[in-house]
Amino acid sequence: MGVLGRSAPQVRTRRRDTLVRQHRSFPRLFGSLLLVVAAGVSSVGAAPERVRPAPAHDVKARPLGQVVPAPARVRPGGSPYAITASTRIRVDASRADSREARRIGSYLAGLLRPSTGYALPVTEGHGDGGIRLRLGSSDRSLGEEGYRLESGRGGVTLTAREPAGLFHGVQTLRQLLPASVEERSRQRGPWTIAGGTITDTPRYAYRGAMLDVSRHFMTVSQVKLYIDQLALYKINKLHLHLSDDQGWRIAVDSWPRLAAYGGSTQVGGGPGGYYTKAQYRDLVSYAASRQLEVIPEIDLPGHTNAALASYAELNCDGVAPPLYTGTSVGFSSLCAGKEVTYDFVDDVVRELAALTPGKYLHIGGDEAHSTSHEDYVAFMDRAQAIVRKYGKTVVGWHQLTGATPVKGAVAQYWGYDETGADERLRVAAATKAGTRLVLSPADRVYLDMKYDRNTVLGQAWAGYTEVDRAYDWNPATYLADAGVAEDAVLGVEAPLWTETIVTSDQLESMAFPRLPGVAELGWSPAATHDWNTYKSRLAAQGPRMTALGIDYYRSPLVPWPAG
Ligand code: TNX
Repeated sequence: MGVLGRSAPQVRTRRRDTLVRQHRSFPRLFGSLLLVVAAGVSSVGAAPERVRPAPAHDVKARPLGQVVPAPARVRPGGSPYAITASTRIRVDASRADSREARRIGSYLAGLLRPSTGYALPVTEGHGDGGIRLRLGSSDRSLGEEGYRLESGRGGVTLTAREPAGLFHGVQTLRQLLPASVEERSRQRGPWTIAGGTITDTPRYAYRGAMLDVSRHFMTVSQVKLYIDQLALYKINKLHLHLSDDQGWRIAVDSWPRLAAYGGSTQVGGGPGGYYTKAQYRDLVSYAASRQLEVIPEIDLPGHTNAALASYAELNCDGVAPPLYTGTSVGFSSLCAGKEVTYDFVDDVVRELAALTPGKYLHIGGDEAHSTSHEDYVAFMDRAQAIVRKYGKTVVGWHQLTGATPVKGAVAQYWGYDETGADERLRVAAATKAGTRLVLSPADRVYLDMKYDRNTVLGQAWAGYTEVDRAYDWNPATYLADAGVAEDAVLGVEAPLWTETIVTSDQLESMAFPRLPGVAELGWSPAATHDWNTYKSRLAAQGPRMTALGIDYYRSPLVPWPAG
């Protein structure tokens, strides 16, 4: 069977630190030159100094629809609006909503102040002109995440029913400004937004990214940086893969050795690490401030060597294995026949559920090659019941459909073109019984797959995945031939496994620019889907990503602007 039967990925992790990708040095160097040039420049008050003119593609207001993900409806027209030194950000919300709206106003001001150099005070109440953020619209068509952006000579108004909509509208507004707005030092304007109206709502409610913090631990600030990058593209779920053979990354009070010992290493033998409960809470609230819901995953019953090494009693033979720093999969299993296993799962799920305000809890369930089928089914039954007991919705990798998914469970499909028909049919049968799917096809959206044979990082077991391949598929019909109906699809998620990924630069070079394409699949109406128009919108993101310091892969398939 294709997926289940594949052999462990061959990963060379040793060479990665010494390898620098060619595409990195040029934009970085150019970016820093610009920064140096622009550093002393002020557009209000300071002595005028000659600055390099902004690159041609930054001078005019960009077309209203030049946004990733593509907005649902774009009606260009009328005069553009220019942000100036006297622009205010006016927050207009009912009392109940006003704190959230103010926070979003301050977030927007925080984005715009360093590069524009303007004060951009955030004020409350009605009033015309400037940037207006209106929350609590009664327009039902905007839903929970939609917004309307109206731009004209007098100002730009964002309207939404819910804070998430206002926040997503801010991301659009930001992308309508020149890329240099993302720099953290004062830049030359003008800061012009094209005239017209955008009305925008998402195609799917679930638009996720997964980060594997187990194979290589990522610090709180690394994760926050990724959250900020995800927010720019309207991703709304952050799935954290918190445990695997190589490391347990979340403190559990009732089983303290999980983090203290099980978290003490990583692939290649580095020091690893884990999140204290306070750090995890901080991550959850940071994500929430960017409208992302954290979905924690504890991978069970396989991928558990770190736990088995920490507590001998979790092993069927009562002997703790050593910690593991390699990259094989499928060799570890909790002991399904022992009661202590379920005490352990209960404690872990209880503590994690209490820390997590979101509705989902992911229990893995993939590649349990060292667990017999019978044990797997029995184990998943009990583990799912525990998740439900603590009030959470079960998420599992699609192997869960080989057991008995509980009512309301979500299965994350990670098959690929070689996945056998029987496996697809099993997934489809589960959807007919009510299981919903998040789609993460490995040969489309696994961000650890190499782009091509020259990609230094990553793996290739599901094949090379260039930017067009990651973008050019349809979630609604992806499993239609197996019998999965459109409405069984909850959305999409792009996982980033980190066997070969250590630094944020490395993470960025794999995630970008594929992640914006996955975000677009999740957000934009199917009618806007077109590789040719997408690739020019994506190209316009190049200078923006550079300004943000995102170390993206300069795919030859994308017409990046020169410079
Ligand atoms: C498969 S996909 C895995 C992970 C690996 C990944 C590497 C899935 C549910 N399991 O354990 O990290 O491949 O690409």
